[in-house]
Amino acid sequence: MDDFPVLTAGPTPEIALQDWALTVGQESTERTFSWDQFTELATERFTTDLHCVTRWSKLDTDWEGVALDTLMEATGVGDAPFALISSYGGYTTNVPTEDLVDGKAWVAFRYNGADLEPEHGGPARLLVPHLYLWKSAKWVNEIRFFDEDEPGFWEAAGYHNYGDPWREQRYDGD
Ligand SMILES: Nc1nc2c(c(=O)[nH]1)N[C@H]1C(S)=C(S)[C@@H](COP(=O)(O)O)O[C@H]1N2
Ligand SMILES: [Mo]
Repeated sequence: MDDFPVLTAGPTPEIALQDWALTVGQESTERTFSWDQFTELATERFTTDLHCVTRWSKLDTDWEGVALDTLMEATGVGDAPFALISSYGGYTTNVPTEDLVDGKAWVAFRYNGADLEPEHGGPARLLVPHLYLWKSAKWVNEIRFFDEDEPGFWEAAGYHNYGDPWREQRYDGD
């Protein structure tokens, strides 16, 4: 993929579509989507800029995915304020719930008109383009909501808990 660096801590997991699942929810309301169930949900195409903490940005990327609003409506998620996202391969990241709703985040599965390549998170990745890209978990498997905030992989390793690129929140204390 031209000009789209691959940044992964660890190997690229290979997930066959028949084995893929996405769990969304909090305790009693959680629901697990198979690939077929996931792709039957309403999808959106969107164009956005991406900002990596290592100082590259990629402008006007073209995606297709399911909005978190749609997934959360389908699962009846309540109002827990914090999300913890887990990926195949063990990666985790935390995002406030309010940064996932109102058209700000998607589980994306197509990029520039083609199926998302495994190196970039295929079959599907989270995209939260208004935050630094480490929040956009590739190979997403679970999106769970909690009353308490819990740092993910990079956040526990000293990255900023929130990660606003416009405020250059790279590291804890920025
Ligand atoms: N599962 C998983 N997701 C991840 C990462 C990772 O190591 N594992 N790296 C993050 C970081 S630091 C960046 S910059 C982007 C890179 O996405 P790309 O490889 O598609 O450019 O993925 C993010 N999502
Ligand atoms: Mo990154």
